[in-house]
Amino acid sequence: MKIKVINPNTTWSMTRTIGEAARAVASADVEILAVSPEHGPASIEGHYDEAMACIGLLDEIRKGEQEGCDAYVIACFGDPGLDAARELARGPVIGVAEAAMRNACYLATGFSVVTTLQRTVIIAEHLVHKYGVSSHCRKVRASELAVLELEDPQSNAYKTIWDECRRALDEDGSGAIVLGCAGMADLCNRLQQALGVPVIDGVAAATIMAEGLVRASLQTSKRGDYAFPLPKTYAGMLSAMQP
Ligand code: 2AL
Repeated sequence: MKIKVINPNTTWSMTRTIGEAARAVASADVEILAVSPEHGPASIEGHYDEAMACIGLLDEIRKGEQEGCDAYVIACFGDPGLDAARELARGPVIGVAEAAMRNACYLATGFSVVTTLQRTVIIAEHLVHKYGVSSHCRKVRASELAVLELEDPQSNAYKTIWDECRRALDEDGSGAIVLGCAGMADLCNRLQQALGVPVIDGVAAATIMAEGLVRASLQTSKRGDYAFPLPKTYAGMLSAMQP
């Protein structure tokens, strides 16, 4: 089984971390292809970054269909391009936010999301509504760490995120923490040990879901709005992306 894990930002050090997190939970017979698009933003921290990242991300899905990928993980907490990716792919496409939030619901009646910058909070809140988990999500919290600070050993990212998780447990009454950025994957085990509650990294959660769905011979429905995109002309710089 081949699962393509796409970090839609172009920071390859983060892609490596994400690939390791996926491999740590995947079965031995699962090949994890961890990639970043060739074009796009170094980090995704807003609506514009997300929209721009979707082009490269969808190109990776398009190539993945030719490479024989069985499933995909979109490894950015805004789940950018998730519905569009499901149109292109035959196999399951799992976003890390959706997988992490749904997994949190199995483990606690209330969870808090701890994410990066305040401006990304609204993106996660919109997803909470979209995925129908409002009754479980007690709060989405910003740590005010920029995504690329997670890659910077000088930033003391672990301590900043730990502090915000602690506040979430004390002030929100949450029983679990959802990490609100794929680049936090390598902090998950240490945080869980230190906090003594389930800490859910979406990369691991989405990889497990993707593998499970493929094992169950389940694919994306091609009846309705996830049907393959209609063939038509795409003009100008997007002509290569034409379905
Ligand atoms: C993310 C993420 O997971 N990767 C990225 O570049 N931005 N999400 C976030 N909330 O900052």
